[in-house]
Amino acid sequence: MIDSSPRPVQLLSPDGERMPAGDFDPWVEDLDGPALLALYRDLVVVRRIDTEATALQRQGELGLWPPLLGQEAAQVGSARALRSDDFVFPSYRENAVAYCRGVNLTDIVTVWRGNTQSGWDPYTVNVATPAIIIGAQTLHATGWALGAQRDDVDSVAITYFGDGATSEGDVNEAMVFAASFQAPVVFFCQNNHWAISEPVGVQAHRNIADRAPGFGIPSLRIDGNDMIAVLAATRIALDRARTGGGPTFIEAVTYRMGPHTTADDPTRYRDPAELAEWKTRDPLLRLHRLLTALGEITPEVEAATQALADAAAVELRAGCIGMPDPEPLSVFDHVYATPNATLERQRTDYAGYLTSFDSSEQNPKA
Ligand SMILES: Cc1ncc(C[n+]2csc(CCOP(=O)(O)OP(=O)(O)O)c2C)c(N)n1
Ligand SMILES: [Mg+2]
Repeated sequence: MIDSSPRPVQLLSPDGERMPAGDFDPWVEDLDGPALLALYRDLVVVRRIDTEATALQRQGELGLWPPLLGQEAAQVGSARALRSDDFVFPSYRENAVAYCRGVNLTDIVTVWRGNTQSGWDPYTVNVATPAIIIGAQTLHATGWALGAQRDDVDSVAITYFGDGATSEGDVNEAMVFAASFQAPVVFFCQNNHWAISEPVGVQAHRNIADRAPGFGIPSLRIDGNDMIAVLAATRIALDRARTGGGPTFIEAVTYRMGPHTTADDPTRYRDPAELAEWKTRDPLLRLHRLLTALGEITPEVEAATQALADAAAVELRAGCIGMPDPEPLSVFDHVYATPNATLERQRTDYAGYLTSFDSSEQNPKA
């Protein structure tokens, strides 16, 4: 790959050292020890939620789970920069963003348990439900942003997508519209180096951030495992959007430390040395190192943080396992807004199929 851009902007080195970063620094001046500690707590909790959800899938309680291991700072740093009236359009992997927005832990996993067709009410948390169709959410975000612009409010849309998604027409179309109308939208690309088994070098022969200026959209290429850089960049982009400056593209350079989903085995296509290298850039470790140097980490703080994470895991597990099973025929309920003869026939056929089972076999737990 041709490394055409400067190195990703870094405000916190892997050793936990605060690095001066010119224009970025004023945007994070408020980050004192307690503020950094609050962000660190988020990182620990979301990693614990992710680990617990992965375990739940392995135990047969979830059908699938897309781990975010390694991408915690990119997600928490950007989500914590938002205002509550901003609107998030995520892919399937942004479960840490959902947590930061206040999505209830059980609601995060309902869709992965196959219990609902959609995880939560988007309007209570201003987060759309996860998009599985790669890149589609970038168009939704741009449309929402155009609406905000016409309503003359200063709320901003932010859309999350991966490196692979940048090869999709949807993302490119969204950028054309956003640039043409100067829509208040932030394109937040987590370059986690992989699109399932496809390495980023196949998707992009230049750095992904370099593409946006071709659309007329300024871009920032940042270290996505650096909480402070992510927060600063997102604040810059949000401020630009709020004040009529239009869209910004952020490429957060990070790494998917786990599998693509729990259905994937990355050892079949990934060099273990690559993972080992990225483990040294772990987003949690570096913030922990900075906080230790600042004297914020004490045994009591460690214990309280761990207790918070464990409580989240207990709540998630109980909520997941305790979810009532949906009525099987409800799968037909929200396909069409108006009656549909073909669907009605399918519903009747399926109801007949279900009654062909003995009731004890149909629900062995009953
Ligand atoms: C339109 C479309 N094409 C293909 C897929 C299958 N698919 C699911 S995830 C994925 C890779 C996406 O990679 P990336 O955008 O880098 O996001 P990441 O999973 O790494 O977060 C693909 C091709 C899909 N869901 N939607
Ligand atoms: Mg990717």
